[in-house]
Amino acid sequence: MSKETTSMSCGERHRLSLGRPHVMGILNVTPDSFSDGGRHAVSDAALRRAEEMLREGADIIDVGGESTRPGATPVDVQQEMDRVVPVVERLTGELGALVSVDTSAPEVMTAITVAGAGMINDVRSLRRPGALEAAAASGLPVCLMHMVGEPDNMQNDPRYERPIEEEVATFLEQQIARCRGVGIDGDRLLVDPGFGFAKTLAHNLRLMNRLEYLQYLGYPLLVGTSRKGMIGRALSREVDERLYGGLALTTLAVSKGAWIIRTHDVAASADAVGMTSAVLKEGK
Ligand code: 7PM
Repeated sequence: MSKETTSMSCGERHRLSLGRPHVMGILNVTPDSFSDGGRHAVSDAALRRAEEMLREGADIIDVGGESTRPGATPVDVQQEMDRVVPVVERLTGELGALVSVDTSAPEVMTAITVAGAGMINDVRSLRRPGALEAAAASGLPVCLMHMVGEPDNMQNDPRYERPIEEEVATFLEQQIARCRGVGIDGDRLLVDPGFGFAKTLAHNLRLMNRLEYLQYLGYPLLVGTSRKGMIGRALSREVDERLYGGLALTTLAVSKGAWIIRTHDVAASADAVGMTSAVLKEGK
């Protein structure tokens, strides 16, 4: 990132200020996410949910068409395309929203760019064949995230040689170098430690405790801990009881330099982000 950059360009019509943290609202458009009364019903419900998240303070809507749930069967690209592209078109066209898309498929990256998306969010850091080239050609910012293996095997006893924050940093440095190597400008890169991906509870807790270590990379940090297993295991909470624990992690992440917080719970997270940011700005 060049020093004087004050905002990140996100597609044709959006810039995100680098001077304050932002909230990314999660919009799953996998069939099990909405009443799958056919595609039109899905995208109407998706539009309503996106509108609600924007009202609650989301700066970005993250649209995901492929469940990265451990053990999930990989969805085929055409199915993912059919789910995601219409939703991106409506969110950008009807709501003027800044939309990121959670995808690893190069064809989807190209299609969502045409549809007006403003960011690529690839949990596989452009490692699928063709993804690096598609992301480079898109001109969009790209979030690179630490994950070892695949969602259906990444939680089988993940082990690392070195402390998790060093492992994550080295991995991200490698992905950054791959992107720079194909001409993706540093101003287009974000990094993400990938909480819950190929990590034990101890790994996740230590990674949050040492999150500021990743600041040396010099790239904006995206963090997603919303409703994740680390909260469930640390507090013995079911998925629908993880809001309070998640707000604690959100506050910690922002205090340790996170720029974007990815969450299901936008209104509550927006206040945690805003309050933490107000404190951090004062007396800077
Ligand atoms: C299984 C495992 C199901 C993980 C769903 C998840 C992130 C993301 C997701 C993240 C970025 C979830 C995640 N997590 N993208 N996509 N960072 N950049 O719980 O932490 O949402 S899917």
